[in-house]
Amino acid sequence: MTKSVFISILGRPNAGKSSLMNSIIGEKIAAVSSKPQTTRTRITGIVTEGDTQLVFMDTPGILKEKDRLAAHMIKAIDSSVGSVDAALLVVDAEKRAGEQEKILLQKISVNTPVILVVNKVDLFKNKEDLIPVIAEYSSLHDFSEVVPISALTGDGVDIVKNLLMSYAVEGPHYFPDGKFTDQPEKVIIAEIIREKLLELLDDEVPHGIAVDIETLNEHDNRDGDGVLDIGAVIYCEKESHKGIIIGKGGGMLKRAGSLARQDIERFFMIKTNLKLWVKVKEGWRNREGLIKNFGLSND
Ligand SMILES: Nc1nc2c(ncn2[C@@H]2O[C@H](COP(=O)(O)OP(=O)(O)OP(=O)(O)O)[C@@H](O)[C@H]2O)c(=O)[nH]1
Ligand SMILES: [Mg+2]
Repeated sequence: MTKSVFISILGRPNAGKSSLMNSIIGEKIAAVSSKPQTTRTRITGIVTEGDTQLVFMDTPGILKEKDRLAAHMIKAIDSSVGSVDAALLVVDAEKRAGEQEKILLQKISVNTPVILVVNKVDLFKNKEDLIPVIAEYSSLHDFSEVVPISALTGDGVDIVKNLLMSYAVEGPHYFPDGKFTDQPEKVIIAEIIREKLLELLDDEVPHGIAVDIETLNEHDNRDGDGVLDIGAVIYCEKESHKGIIIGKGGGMLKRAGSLARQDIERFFMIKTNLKLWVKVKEGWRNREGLIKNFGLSND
């Protein structure tokens, strides 16, 4: 008898949703960065334990519809809460409970159990200081469970996973056992590159970036070992941003490329050649056609 459970991960920007999903799955499926709005689409993460398959939908943390891209990100949240068996509301223990959590809780159907995940507890030296934080968030909703965790250190993450296993319902596994995500290779690679740019660049520049993988080929080198050849274009919104992304003497682009290559090699376990170009597409975040081309549409 096989079982499965579909889970939506919700929370405000930067709460640690993607970090938590990666930690439960034990693989870096979703990009993580210290900047808000790192996740832009609904990202599926899968883990199978014994006869139970957990299927996570990591969502973007966003609440204001400030442009067309943001509207698609909100759609990604809405489309992930519909038919799930459980939801995780991830909150940052250092932040006060607010409107943003209330809006997200309203999106979840009344019959769906919601687990409150109080994240970043590693930042509290004195664990007693967590008590009022947990009390404040707990008052927002009739949560089925409340679990303090650190997605960074892994503290409490297994408790969340085991609770979710208990919500599994009898039925088929929707993905092959051993599969971690349904994202195509090109999307995984583009997200790795974007993650590095998010960490390296400041202010508006990284938020206006989209990465498109134009070429992806494998060839054998002289020793008969496989090599992955990747050609990627980094689109940005302004000519001035292009200069910042390339950096002095190409330094910024080299750094991002080298960090991304290391992650790609680790993830796909293959030697990689990564070539990066930077192009400008003005105002792409408000152009439906481009949003779609970059794989960021949730229609
Ligand atoms: N100290 C600490 N930092 C954490 C923890 N979990 C996540 N972070 C950090 O918080 C930042 C945001 O993490 P993400 O996982 O990208 O957050 P997110 O909720 O997916 O953010 P969006 O995709 O922008 O909505 C990153 O810098 C993480 O390293 C934690 O338990 N403790
Ligand atoms: Mg995220």
